[in-house]
Amino acid sequence: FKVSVVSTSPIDGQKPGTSGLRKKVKVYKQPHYLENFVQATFNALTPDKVKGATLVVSGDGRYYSEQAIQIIVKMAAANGVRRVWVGQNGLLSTPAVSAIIRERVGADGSRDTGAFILTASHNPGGPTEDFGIKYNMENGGQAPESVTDKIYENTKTIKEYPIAEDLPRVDISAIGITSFEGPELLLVARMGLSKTDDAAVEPPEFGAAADGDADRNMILGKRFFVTPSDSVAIIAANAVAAIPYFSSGLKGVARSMPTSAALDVVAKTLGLKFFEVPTGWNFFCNLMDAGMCSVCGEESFGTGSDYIREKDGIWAVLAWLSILAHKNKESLEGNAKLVTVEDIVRQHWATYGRHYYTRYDYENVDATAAKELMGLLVKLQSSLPEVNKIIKGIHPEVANVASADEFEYNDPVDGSVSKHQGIRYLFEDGSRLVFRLSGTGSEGATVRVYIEQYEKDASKISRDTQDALAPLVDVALKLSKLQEFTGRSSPTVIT
Ligand code: VG1
Ligand code: CO
Repeated sequence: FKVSVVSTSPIDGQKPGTSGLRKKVKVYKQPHYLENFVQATFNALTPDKVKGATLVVSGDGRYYSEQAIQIIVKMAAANGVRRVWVGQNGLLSTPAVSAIIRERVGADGSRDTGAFILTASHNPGGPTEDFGIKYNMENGGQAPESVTDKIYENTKTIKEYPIAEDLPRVDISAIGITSFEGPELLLVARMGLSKTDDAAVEPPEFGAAADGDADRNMILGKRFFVTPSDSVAIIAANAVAAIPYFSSGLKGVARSMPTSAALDVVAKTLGLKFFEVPTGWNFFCNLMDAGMCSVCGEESFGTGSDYIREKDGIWAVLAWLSILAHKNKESLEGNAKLVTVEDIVRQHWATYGRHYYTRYDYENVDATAAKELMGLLVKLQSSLPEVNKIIKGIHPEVANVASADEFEYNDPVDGSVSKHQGIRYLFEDGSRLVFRLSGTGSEGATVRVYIEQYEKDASKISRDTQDALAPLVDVALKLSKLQEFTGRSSPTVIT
């Protein structure tokens, strides 16, 4: 079945009395009346207890019981209740319910069993008379005041409730088991999306993709690609305002060394703790365990947060949807036009500057050749004047290299040192060239070349990435003698 979330608003007077909520049938028949009370009860019990629980729903069989049972069954299903027991024709005396709860607790493996008893007891029933509902706890007794108070408080603030509207009516006159397949937990169903797409139509405003184990993510606008390096920076810049989990602030942010410095600029501007770690997620984990990092990311489409210790593709998509929702809430209140993914990225560049970024991968090259290439780059580091002479000979407009090193990480948490984590050439204008050998390949060696150039001038932030980076790419390939070493005239993959 599918779960839909229905919007509602509080209804006055839902304070349970001595023995539940008793009202005229016509009061109960008002839209959302029963639903609000049932959801207020589920919320008071807390979702943790309700999920997987067994629920008894029955009563004295008075007028409106059958409709009420069908509604409660649908809401129970939507709230994650695993089993609902209904007496034949919805009939169970109050003591019978109490006995059933007590007898069955744990017997069927459920942690929690409780009951909605549908009765107004000695009050008259019928279309113009009374209906009633009360909740009995896992000890078989009526909910204590602490719970009924909570239920009442919840009825005063309720905004929505989930319900499995398409669940077929349960035949409560038949003895037996009726079962339904649980809700689809995939994103597609929960977001009310369609599983098929039509490439012929206009591309959607938002697109996303993941890798095989769904820890990586790609974020797309209508005709717009968000680089992962920008993505983590944009999430960090908007997290506090747009994502409730971060509303009390970010403990710190971190990126892998080859990831562009877009995140650095955000951290500096917002005064956030910042860390640059070697490639691979485990370096972030130490920081997160120590409470030093809330948001982190890699240029290789990995983005995540400290609620788990892996990167998470779905999380990144939800983070972006939260930012989109937040930005559009602001703009819709002012009647402005839709804020798109592209708008958000361009706005970010206008505020923080743009890091043009590309990665060239040379897969399955000869391992010895790859080592020699890296060796040459390490050697060149000791003679920067020579390096700059070479560069001027290729592209005079490219800035000078200010420093170069092999990245080494001193873990601030456990003091461990990780050496040889990639070769960096840092230019005077903030540009960077990074060379690494992949640690995930299964055949030969994979050389990764990361090329990055920072542009603060707002009039120059809208260029095509490959055009903007062409001189620097050329410098990277010639400086490393890439073609000479590997025999490759072009990369296997460009991202
Ligand atoms: C690559 C990526 C790196 C990522 C790693 C695991 O490693 O560059 O950023 O953390 O894959 O990702 P390498 O060493 O080949 O560059 V995954 O999706 O396989 O867990
Ligand atoms: Co993966």
